[in-house]
Amino acid sequence: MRHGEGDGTTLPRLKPRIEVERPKLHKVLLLNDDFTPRGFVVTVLRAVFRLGDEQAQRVMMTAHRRGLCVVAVFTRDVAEEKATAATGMGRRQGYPLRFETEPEE
Ligand code: TYC
Repeated sequence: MRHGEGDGTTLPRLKPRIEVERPKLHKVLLLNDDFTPRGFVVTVLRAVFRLGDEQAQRVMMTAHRRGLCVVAVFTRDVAEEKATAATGMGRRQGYPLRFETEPEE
């Protein structure tokens, strides 16, 4: 048997080219409303999204001024889980605070 003809001495000449799709990321959006206290929004952003105080304040004020703000991006399952958890924290206190998810382009 000649060298390289399946005698176990050489590696395959070509790497298999397997095409994999990168999973699409999903944005979590914070929506403004007229009732939820600012401090409570910041508390939720810190608890659910692990934002620091300054970043949480910035995100909250951007939503307050512009109507909405992107909080962060995650895989779809994580984005939905966090949006549901954060919306639930508001609902349990009687606030209409809303987080939604949206796929990235
Ligand atoms: N607009 C609310 C207020 O003035 C505060 C607020 C900010 C609520 C951002 C929701 O996503 C929000 N109390």
